[in-house]
Amino acid sequence: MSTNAELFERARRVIPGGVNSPVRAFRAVGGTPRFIARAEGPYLFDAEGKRYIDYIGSWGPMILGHRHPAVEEAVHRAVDQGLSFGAPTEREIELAEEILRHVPSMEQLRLVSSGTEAAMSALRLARGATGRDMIVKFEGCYHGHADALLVKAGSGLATFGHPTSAGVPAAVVQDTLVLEYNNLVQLDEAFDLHGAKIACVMIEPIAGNMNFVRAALPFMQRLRELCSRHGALLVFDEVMTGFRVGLGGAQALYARALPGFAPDLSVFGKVIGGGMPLAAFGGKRAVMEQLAPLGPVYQAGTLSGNPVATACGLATLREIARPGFFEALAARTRQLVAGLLAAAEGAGVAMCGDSEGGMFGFFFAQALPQKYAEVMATDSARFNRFFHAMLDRGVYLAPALYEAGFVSAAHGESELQATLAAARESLRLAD
Ligand code: KE4
Repeated sequence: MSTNAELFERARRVIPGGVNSPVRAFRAVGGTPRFIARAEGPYLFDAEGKRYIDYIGSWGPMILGHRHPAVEEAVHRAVDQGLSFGAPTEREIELAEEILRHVPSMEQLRLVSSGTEAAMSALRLARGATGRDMIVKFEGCYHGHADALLVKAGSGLATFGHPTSAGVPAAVVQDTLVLEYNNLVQLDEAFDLHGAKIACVMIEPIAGNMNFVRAALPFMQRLRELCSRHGALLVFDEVMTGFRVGLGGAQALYARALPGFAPDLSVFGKVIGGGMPLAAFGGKRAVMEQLAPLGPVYQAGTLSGNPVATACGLATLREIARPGFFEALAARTRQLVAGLLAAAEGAGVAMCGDSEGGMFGFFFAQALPQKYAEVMATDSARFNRFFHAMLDRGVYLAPALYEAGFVSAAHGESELQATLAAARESLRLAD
């Protein structure tokens, strides 16, 4: 049996950094990544046979836990009918209908294979539909690695402390304005100066790539007003929050607090694929029909709407749409955060945390950060020590302070109590 270290050494010979996505390399927290052999319910099992309670959930998709019977059965059934056709299928219609059922701001959507692809396509559509080039994003938000959006990203890059990526030509980002999250003054100023040139504003409504930072209501209300007034499209990146913080995503939370609130375009991923490569972007028909083959905005994909991925996504969405699912998941997640904060208080350690639905975050700080600079000022050294102490005790948190955590429906009372027992020990050790 190869150890994690042996596998990491072998991986680094053939794959840059030994990983196919940077944040998996443990560079932010140090140490050797765990090579996962299999997963079951709330658990991961690494190559050495060690079991971990999983709070990454594949960075969000595994909301039901691993190997949910209904999902597994749907995928096996789809595999038996063929893997990919390059032609339309009924299940793509079913999945689109199911997603649209829960997201009233969208009349149509298009399926793609990753959140990056969905965000990139939404961006091109916004530019094509408005005839404008300028886009606005917020420091600390991550919308995948499309060039124009890879500016001061909050996931991966922020962890490495490189606010922008090499290889992104200045020309590509000259139209990308990066503002401070939750900063009303900068928002007003940007629209005063550039309002008529802004194609869209893209935002993570709850910034999971800064661990867990909510967009304040007055900020979000102003953002909506300014976009409407200046003819810019408001794009909600719900790749992480969509079907994770609730059935209608974060936009449903804002619509409850701000009657009539809705984004113009939305981007989804992760949960809607149930662990398979599937994402989507959507909006009102008038905007979506700008897309090829109807309109001038080109967008395409060999595996878009893949029949196995749609089976996995559809089975997942049908399970999470069951009555009481999110109430139970949100209660469990709140219980986890409350337990962590109680353990920190007992250890005399400053910790704050928050959660929504099955997504949570915590910081070693006195108060919840409201923006990227405040996230960067929290005690990352203590987080890293805590991360490893928990990992040693069989609890797998996100291996970077700037990433959110995820609870699944498979996390029960015993997993919660085991996590909190590990936290009480780890908080003392990490002091
Ligand atoms: P993907 O291309 O990784 O499917 O999605 C990009 C993306 C877009 N928008 C948001 C809000 C996202 O969180 C992501 C991807 N999230 C990261 C973790 N924060 C994925 C993990 C990784 O990069 O390995």
